[in-house]
Amino acid sequence: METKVKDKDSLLRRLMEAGGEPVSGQMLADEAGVSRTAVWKWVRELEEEGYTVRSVRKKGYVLEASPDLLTPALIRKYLKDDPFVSNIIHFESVGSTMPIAHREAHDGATDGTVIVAEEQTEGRGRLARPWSSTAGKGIWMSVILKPDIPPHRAPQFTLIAAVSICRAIRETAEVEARIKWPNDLLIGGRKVTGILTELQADPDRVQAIIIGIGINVNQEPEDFPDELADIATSVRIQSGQRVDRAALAAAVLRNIGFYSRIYLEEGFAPIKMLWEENSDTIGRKVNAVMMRETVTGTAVGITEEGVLEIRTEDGSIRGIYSADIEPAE
Ligand code: BTX
Repeated sequence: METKVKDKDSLLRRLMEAGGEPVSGQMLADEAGVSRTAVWKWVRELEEEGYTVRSVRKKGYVLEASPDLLTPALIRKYLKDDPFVSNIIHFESVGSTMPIAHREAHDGATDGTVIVAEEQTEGRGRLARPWSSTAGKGIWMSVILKPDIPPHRAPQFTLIAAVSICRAIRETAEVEARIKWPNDLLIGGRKVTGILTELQADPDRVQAIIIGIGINVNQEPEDFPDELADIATSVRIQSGQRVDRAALAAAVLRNIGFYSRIYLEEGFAPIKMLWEENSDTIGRKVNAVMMRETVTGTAVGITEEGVLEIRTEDGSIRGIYSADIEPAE
């Protein structure tokens, strides 16, 4: 259905829907119940935001180019009428999207609310490690989910997110990412994505799950700080092509909506299967480095709870709940 024009944002959506065809200024003015000058002013404002709008004589306005941003309008253009995302809150620069998402979730944000930023100045990973979040080059977002599940099932959402992002990267960039247990995605053996899942819960019920997602999209090697030079990569470096960040963000969100629905309807088994198919860890000899010990063995699978199972030298199976995984030898 066509968007009804009533302000600058709906005008933008309407021009996007027109797919490069001109839309008459008079028609837009009539529809919105404003003057043609008012429509022209909205167009000027869009141009100030970085959109290129051409005015074709006697025909109307054509949207020729959009800025490289993760604004709600641009992400929604690719989401079309997918039902999962309920609200997108976009920032130019934030410390981290995680505390903002926690506050929003606490204040009643609905399932499918997304906090996204062009830049994070204090992006973080697990155990408060820093997460490099260069302006305009990646996707730095937190997704709020409010599933009706007990808290012990929440970590499975890290695995749902991993499977979803793998598929989204494949759909958007024709390059394969593999999952390194529990929360990294690798391309060519280097880290392209980190996932950080946090929880607000009562003793027996989840209030909100907040999935923090950092995807390196259009960085060139020199965009990474020195300490990441040997471990990080971007979709662009690996695919050789610039990627539309809004298209990738939309694909990630669509897939998270899709796989969380499958999970809630059918349980963890389908997710586990997909996760193992996309895994870089299963079948490898690894060291699982934990706070107090390191377990060495072959990673053989994950359990229903997303626990990594390692077969050690003596043939016994150890369940690993939380660790850093390194290749052994
Ligand atoms: P992690 O603890 O598994 O990974 C953190 C480690 O990854 C760092 O210690 C560093 O070695 C490396 N690293 C840091 N930045 C990058 C990068 N851009 N690319 C590759 N490697 C890097 C992973 O934690 C979880 C990251 C979640 C990030 C998202 S972004 C949106 C949301 N907001 C926020 O502050 N965090 C999440």
